[in-house]
Amino acid sequence: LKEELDSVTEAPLAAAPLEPSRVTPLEDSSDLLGDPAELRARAKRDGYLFFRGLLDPEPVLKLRRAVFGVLDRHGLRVSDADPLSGKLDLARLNAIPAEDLRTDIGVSQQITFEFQRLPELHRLPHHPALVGFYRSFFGEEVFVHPRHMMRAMTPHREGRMTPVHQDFPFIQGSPETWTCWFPVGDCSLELGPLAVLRGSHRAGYLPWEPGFGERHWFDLGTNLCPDETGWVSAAFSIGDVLTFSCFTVHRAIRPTIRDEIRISMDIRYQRASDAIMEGSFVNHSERPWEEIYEGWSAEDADLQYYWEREQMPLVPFNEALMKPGTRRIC
Ligand SMILES: O=C(O)CCC(=O)C(=O)O
Repeated sequence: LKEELDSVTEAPLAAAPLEPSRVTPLEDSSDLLGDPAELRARAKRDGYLFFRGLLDPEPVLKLRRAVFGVLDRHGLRVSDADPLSGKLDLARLNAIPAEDLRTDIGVSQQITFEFQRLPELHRLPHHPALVGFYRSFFGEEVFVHPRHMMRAMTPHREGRMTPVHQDFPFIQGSPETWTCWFPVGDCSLELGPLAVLRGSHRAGYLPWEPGFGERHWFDLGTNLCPDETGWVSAAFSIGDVLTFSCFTVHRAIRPTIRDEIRISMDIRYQRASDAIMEGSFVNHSERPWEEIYEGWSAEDADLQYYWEREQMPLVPFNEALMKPGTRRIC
């Protein structure tokens, strides 16, 4: 049977793009914020929690302006754009050579580095509304991973949508690590926000499968069974926050707006007493922290190297979790 399955050559089900029309709404759990037991029960059922307006818009807008400052230095936004509009100069964008593009982010290596140098990007993950939520959800002190991801998904000709995957193979460490995802501005369904597969965390770690095409991560993705269609997402407003387990399957929705940038952050939180994988302390631009912090003012010193004060058990990266496994039998 295994040989027969391995010989099936059609593209994996999950390789087809996720259209906005195929998602149903995320359930807002804001009314449960004071009730950690109920939040945990819902998280256990769905593998995600969604909160409308958890963050104040102001610090999110501050980050959006800072990100636009970087894009404007590189001439990537249309010159007569509204100050907060993400309309892009497509000719300038496509002039970024394919080999210089961070396809998991949407802009060049240099722009990724400049985003990572923004103190605002490192300040927002420590916002009291976020840390307070995770502290109550985990029921103990929280550790904020410093490897924050700033996505600036663009319609670059070589760009691609985030494929179907789980975060655990990338993050490893504590299996109770949760991802926090929010757009840095409003994000309609047409701009291609993230969608999660409701309840998919219950399957635990799922093997990678090949056949997704070279525009995906090393041709790999998490394949789906025909009945796994419960994609949920939302038209996000600034301040809305989606959080999900590192086993929850997720992907980006296919954007139908093709001349705007979708800016979002994804951050990881875990219990401060749990183990952590060593790579979680590396900056997402893969550049040394000294280069990230160069020129920062003293008022942002509290954001620097804070993890060195922690004594968390360290675990090495397990390469095997990134290798293709046996095909799922649905
Ligand atoms: O924003 C995206 O498209 C990818 C985000 C993601 O994969 C994550 O939050 O883990």
